[in-house]
Amino acid sequence: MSEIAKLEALEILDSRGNPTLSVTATLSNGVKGTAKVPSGASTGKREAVELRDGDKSRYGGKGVLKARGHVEDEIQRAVRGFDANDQRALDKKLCELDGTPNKARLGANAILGVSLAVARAAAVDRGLPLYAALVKEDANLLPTPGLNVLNGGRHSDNSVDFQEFMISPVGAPNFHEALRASAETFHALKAVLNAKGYSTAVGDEGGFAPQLKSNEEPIELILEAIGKAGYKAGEDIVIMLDPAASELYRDGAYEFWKSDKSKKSSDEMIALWGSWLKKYPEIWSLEDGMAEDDRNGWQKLTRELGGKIQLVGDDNFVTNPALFREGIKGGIANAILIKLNQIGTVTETLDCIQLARENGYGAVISHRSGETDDTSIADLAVAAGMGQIKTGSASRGERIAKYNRLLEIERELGGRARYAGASVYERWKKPVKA
Ligand code: 2PG
Ligand code: MG
Repeated sequence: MSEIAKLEALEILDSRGNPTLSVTATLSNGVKGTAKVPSGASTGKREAVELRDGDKSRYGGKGVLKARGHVEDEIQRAVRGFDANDQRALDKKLCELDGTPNKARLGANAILGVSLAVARAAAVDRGLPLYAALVKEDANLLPTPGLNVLNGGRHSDNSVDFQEFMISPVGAPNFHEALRASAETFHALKAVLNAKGYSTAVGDEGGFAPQLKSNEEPIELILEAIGKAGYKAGEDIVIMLDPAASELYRDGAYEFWKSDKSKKSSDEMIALWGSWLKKYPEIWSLEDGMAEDDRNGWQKLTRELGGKIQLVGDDNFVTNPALFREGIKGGIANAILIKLNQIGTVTETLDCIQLARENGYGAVISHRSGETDDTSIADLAVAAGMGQIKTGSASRGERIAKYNRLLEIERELGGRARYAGASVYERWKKPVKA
């Protein structure tokens, strides 16, 4: 049995230049594992709490020295000697130690850092890659990626209200060809934007972030780019959207605060999505089409569009098994977004994925808009076996690191590797390849 011998934490920077935690767990036999914690911008209200120092003299209050202290003092004392291979017991202990329902005392950043660093160390200890160590089943399904090639909302300073416009290479035969098709389309999009005199500077997730004339223009531009790159939209490459509608929701209405300041009711929002689906059959997935506080809107959206496309819940479920269970009962969405730091432990994250599987929901493993070079989510996506990941565009090192890790996993799996492709959409669309 390898025991946890030491926990060290470091205040490092994330991809936005904000402090975050790097945690290293050392086991009794000297084996180490390190995890770096991501950070979101469009966060759900009920996410586990990211502990920030609040000391305005450092990093504008965003320092994480308190969280660092919790790892090295209280948490270390409590878990030293714990079996590193019993992740469930460790995560239970971490939750109990914190004692709050949302990890507010010790901080979800401190807790996730420890949970994930120990998971990584335990995998090394067992001589297994992380994706194989996380689950008992044979993990060999490479996820279909969603690449956020055009950034709006809180992830950029442009005029686009909706946060993410993603391309998803469902028609590729394998992961590396999928990534190639995506990168080629990303480059074609750059040429399309250049030709129109638009900026090709990128936003937080590596997608372009030009000033555009409407919230619909990104779709037109992306469709043009797919064609220019030599692919067929709706067949080789489809579109996934994450408008992050909670960010628009104020006093019971959706306010388009970045563009024309117009407002839409819940019904009008649903009608908008319905009209987009008719106009753009290339859209196969819609995440957070409604706000987390608009439960009725979410239910109605699911009734109206849930049989046609994937509807992913992010801000409403926040990777929280209890909230997700409630949402499933309420007939909300048909898929869930999975982010480790929304809930704060590896075990609760895996539990959420399991809930999705048992209830016929899809599950999309996701990065945060503030990231590091940590690649654990690539392994998690393969371990989950649910066939989907979104981890940014084909630029910015912290996004590419995850895609490159998936290339490594694909090679390591060799002939056993399978690519999810369009299979994740079988319920709604005919698979592209038989
Ligand atoms: C989202 C995420 C990731 P953030 O809304 O899905 O793309 O953004 O990390 O800012 O919450
Ligand atoms: Mg989202």
